[in-house]
Amino acid sequence: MFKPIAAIAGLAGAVMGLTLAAPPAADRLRWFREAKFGMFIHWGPYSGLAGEWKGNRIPIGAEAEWIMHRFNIPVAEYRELARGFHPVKFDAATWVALAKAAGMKYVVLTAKHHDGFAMYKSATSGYNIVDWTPFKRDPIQELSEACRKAALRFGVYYSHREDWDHPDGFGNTWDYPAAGKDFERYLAQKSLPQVRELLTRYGPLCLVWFDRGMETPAQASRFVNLVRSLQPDCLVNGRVGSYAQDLMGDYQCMGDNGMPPGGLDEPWETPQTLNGTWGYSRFDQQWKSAGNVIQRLVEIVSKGGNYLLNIGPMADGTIPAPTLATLEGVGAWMARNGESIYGTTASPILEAPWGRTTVKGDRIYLHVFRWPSDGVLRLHGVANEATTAYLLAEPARTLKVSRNEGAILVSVPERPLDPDDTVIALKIAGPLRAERPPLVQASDEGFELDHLEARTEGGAMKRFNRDGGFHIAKWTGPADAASWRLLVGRTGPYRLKITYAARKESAGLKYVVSVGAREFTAAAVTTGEWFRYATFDLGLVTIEKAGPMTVSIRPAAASDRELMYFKSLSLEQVHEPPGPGASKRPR
Ligand code: H79
Repeated sequence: MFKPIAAIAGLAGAVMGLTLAAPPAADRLRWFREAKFGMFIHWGPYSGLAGEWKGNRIPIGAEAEWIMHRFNIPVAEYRELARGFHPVKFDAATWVALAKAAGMKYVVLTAKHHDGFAMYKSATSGYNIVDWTPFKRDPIQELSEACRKAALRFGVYYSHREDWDHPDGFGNTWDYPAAGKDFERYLAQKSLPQVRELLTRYGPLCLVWFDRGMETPAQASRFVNLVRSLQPDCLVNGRVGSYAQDLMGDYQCMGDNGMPPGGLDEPWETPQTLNGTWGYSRFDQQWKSAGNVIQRLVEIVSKGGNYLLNIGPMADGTIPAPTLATLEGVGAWMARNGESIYGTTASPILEAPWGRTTVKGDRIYLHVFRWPSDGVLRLHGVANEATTAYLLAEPARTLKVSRNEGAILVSVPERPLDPDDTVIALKIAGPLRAERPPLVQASDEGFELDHLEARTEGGAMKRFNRDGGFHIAKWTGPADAASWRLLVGRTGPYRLKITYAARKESAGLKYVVSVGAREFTAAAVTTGEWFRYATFDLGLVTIEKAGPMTVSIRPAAASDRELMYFKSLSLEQVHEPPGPGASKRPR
């Protein structure tokens, strides 16, 4: 299905005289979907302030790399502080070895954060580590080479909109009043040329990690096109574009330290930091434990995402001891259990009382965070036959598997191998077929059918947008559907309501909601932007039979426009007024 599109793109490239044609997104993303775990590094002149300037402290839990902005440090003064950045203890090989030992597959360093200081030799601006400081070395070069030697991928963070040093960059209004700024000049003079430098001087980059969004989609496209034209295999994260518009780039990026409430249908990543800050602060000692990081990694991977875990080295190049301890613990677990992480896909099985699951081929990995006290682990929702099970870290220890009333039962030893996450590998017959657990009526009010619990089909996708949150989108024809299985307890009349956002392009597009055998056709109504959700009443439906029932929604006809950004359907029980027959109503 992708072939003709790639062929056309290739032809268009040849016609336009381009030498490189970017491969389809699915190909570019292959390594990313396999890798799952990366190291983020925030390091720059702010690391030297370590959370304090002239007695003013960054509150514990807040971003220490924002210190220039928070205390409105004048450019001239911050520039002098930056001269003192002299990381004599920096050793790229040591950092890369640390990432590798932790089980991480890619490393992303801040090439330029919001303070505008380049951590590499830039011809665009003399305000860079090589030309501005006594250090005279190029950490981007050293880290990119160390990564190549260690067979890890290397990428750069580049803050493409925010720049507190450049008079026309976004954010610094204490030195440069907003009224005098020419943002286009900043893009032309600094941001675009520096991204070009990064893409042409350090060999292949696995990704460029943009931050803070962009003013207009047209401006964001210039960054995407620049990356595509120079390094067609290099990924672009979802923050390249403006947050109020549709996703640009190759994958969705959660908010800082964000965790989606459920699985998403498209590739995504969450940046999360080990304490409360990204850049080093000597005050913030609220470190996450190895166990916490392991359980986060499993949760992220079970929801189909990547974990970009941040460390904030000190200004001299030393990595804080608690960071080392945590990463060592994570690495020890990954060495034994990495198979249950790399190359797995989002699990269709919901969270279990004992933990979470990851899936790869004919194996389900049971990540047991809470060890059962009765020696039996119960797994619901799997239709396949289960053949064998064993402790992933000690494969010789096989476990007894049986089935009882729809659940797969695994007999487990008295004690876990690992208190944070003991992994059990369960072999099943063929690729996983998930059973759909019926949704039990939640309350007297009726059913709330959320996008997260929906099963999506065809092009309909569970997605994330910074301003729109989570919803189902991308449906353009009747094959693109979302559906739910309900367990109806009470028959009788229900009121059907739908909540969605729709931009003006969607106005008038018809959709069909099926409730059992009943069908409702309605037309999408514009709500404004895609993050402006509204609820609409679709009318009354009488449910005549108790038991399982399917509810679904799909476009009525094919269209090249998106139907809507769907949040939920609800079926609200209508309580009939008490009449002569009221006393005879079955209870
Ligand atoms: O690089 C890290 C953060 O510095 C960056 N993204 C991650 C990966 C980031 N950019 N913007 N934000 C985070 C949002 C930050 C908002 C805040 Fe503030 C900074 C809250 C407190 C300090 C700005 C200044 C808003 C309030 C005061």
